[in-house]
Amino acid sequence: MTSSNIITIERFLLDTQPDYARGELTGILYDLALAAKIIAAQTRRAGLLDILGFADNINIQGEEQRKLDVFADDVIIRLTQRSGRLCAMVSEEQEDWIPIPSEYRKGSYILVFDPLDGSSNIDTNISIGTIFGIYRTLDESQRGCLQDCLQPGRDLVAAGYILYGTSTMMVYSAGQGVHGFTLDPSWGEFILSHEKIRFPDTPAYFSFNHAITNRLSPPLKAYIDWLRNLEKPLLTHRYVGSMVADFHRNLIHGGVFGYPTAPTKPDGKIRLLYEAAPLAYLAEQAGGFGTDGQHSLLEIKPENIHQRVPVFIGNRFLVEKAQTFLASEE
Ligand code: AFP
Repeated sequence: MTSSNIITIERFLLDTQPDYARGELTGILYDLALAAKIIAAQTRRAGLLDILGFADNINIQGEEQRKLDVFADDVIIRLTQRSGRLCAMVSEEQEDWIPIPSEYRKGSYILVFDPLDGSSNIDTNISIGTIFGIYRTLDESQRGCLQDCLQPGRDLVAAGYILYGTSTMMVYSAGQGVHGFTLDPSWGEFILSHEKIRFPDTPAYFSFNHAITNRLSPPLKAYIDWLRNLEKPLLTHRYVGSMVADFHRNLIHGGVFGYPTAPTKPDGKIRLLYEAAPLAYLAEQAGGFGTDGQHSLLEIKPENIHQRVPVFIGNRFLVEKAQTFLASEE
């Protein structure tokens, strides 16, 4: 790469924002890129700084919060709440929706996020990520309310994730394709590395937790068998246990990620608002699809901010096949 074709995320965001834009959405994405750099720096030092281990809290999902989750949550809230661009937030780590404190100016957007997805992988040095979605407020004249936060994925104006892996990558879409930026650690800049990402026509992977396969319903078992026995294309099974990492690998190489319902998880495990919907939005922007087995994940209006949903997401034909198998269950 020569210096003349290096495009930073800031440059790309400014160049691609529509003429009528006021820069608010661009500003939020840039704030998230900054949060990503801070979280990435801390993640890299996690093994050294004794920030691993459990914080004292149990989060509202009943999972023990790891210290890095708390840190990432705090960084995102602090960096974005005073920007004047948001009027509400939802975080996986906070029980209620988060209003913008009255001392700060309010903006027109709602930010929903999972600060550190895959956090049970932190202490074994495996890729983790941040997922985010951005909605427009329903009523510009108000300061933001719960209803603003309960919008279906179809109304997202932007979504993305940051993957803390061998490199740190920020991948986002604001409705004009999916673009990926890799953090150059020596420059401290996200550089455009993957423009207009599309799922390859020939997928390579399927990603399910096989520990629960035997406990799945007959149509789900039949679907997984179909994936396993497919010959053209031949799929390899890979499962990280961090949805961001599984999704990213499948986006680049093609494939399907699934977390269906199971007897112990009647609603699945993945959260609709700040995990499934943003990734389904990216999937559609990249030519793929996300479903709960019956409906597009983007059409489901959340009833509460932490709602769980079964998920199948990736190459469209692999995901639609899940719908076909599940239709036989009815
Ligand atoms: P954690 O953030 O608690 O590690 O959960 C991650 C996650 O929600 C998602 O990122 C993974 O795909 C999924 O859980 C893995 O769950 P299993 O361990 O049950 O397969």
